[in-house]
Amino acid sequence: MSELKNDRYIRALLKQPVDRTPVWMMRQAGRYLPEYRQLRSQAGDFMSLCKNPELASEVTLQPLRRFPLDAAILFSDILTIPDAMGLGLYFETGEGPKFERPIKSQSDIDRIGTLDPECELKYVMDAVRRIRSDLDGLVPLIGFSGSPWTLATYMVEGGSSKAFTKIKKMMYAEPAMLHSLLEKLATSVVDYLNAQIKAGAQSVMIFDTWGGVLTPRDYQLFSLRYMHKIVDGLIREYQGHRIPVTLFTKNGGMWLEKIAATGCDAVGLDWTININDARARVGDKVALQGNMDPSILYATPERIQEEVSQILADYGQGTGHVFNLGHGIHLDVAPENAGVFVNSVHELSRAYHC
Ligand code: 1CP
Repeated sequence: MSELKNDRYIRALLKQPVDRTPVWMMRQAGRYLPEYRQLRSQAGDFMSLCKNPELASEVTLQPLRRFPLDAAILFSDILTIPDAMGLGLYFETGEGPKFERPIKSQSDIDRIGTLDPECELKYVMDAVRRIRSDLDGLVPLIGFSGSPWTLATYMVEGGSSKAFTKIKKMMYAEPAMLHSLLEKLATSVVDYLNAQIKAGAQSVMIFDTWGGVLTPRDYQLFSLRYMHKIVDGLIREYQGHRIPVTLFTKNGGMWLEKIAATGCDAVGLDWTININDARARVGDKVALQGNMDPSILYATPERIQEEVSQILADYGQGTGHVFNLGHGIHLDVAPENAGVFVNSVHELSRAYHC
């Protein structure tokens, strides 16, 4: 396997010195890029892109051709696991993901078997292998999964949700039932991420998009606990290389110390916390990823630069910061503005590194 030509992203996660602050964007491949929309319409739909390693690799590389990003992220989705578990994932245009057979009872959970990622999810591993080969060491490849809690919200609600009434009902009326589902998901996520690492993912990230809708106590019991189990089960070093793991709970700033205590290498931050406070709270324990509000990409180039400059100053001198948006890039953002963002990070961050 090729050595990395640009390893800034891995080095920053491991708190090793870097020349500039590395940057990538959550959801950097996708609908805001006209070349993505064109390829998707050629392929037919989103899942056809995910299931075709050649196209998945092409889509992964599209943003890297436009912007000097320091990492690539596997083009796939967090909902591949529930789909492989037999829930029947489908997308209705303009409506987001849906499941034909959502989880309603204990017997639905009991029916879920153990996943063999190189079998039911072989298309994901094939995409990882293909992307690694196409990247040819340009930048590291990030593998990912949803957190058990976040996956469970989609599986129980039957799709996206705003109020999370079905899963919260299960959580408070049938907590043992929900725990049995989360337990199965945690096992599958460990196997899935370890398979991605063996296939070539050089770092992994766990998206806990909906952990922030829980009370502090329930966040620990129903979300963090299972992410902790996953961190404990992951391959941390592969073929002589350390594989950094990043945990991202949207709206999880208040639980930063607890997230950092799981043994992860980095914590992803959304924009509701100042990165200066975050750094003071975690000290040397973990690196930080984030945290510009993605909506700032609607602003003028000057305003985008100003915000980047402010966040760099807030983080301060030295390594341990991976610049990112605090959540996914919006689909109607002008690609040029993403370019302004990426270039600003590189140019303005030189002053913060020796
Ligand atoms: O073309 C299309 O219309 C499909 C849109 C789309 C895309 C481009 C979906 C459906 N998923 C993806 C790709 C994707 N999803 C990636 C790889 C691309 C990249 O980052 O460059 C990743 C990492 C994800 C992760 C993901 N999917 C998350 C966690 C991150 C986050 O944004 O919070 C979540 C919650 C999902 C579920 C999902 N899949 C797709 C959509 C539109 C959603 C969100 C639904 C919702 O808001 O509830």
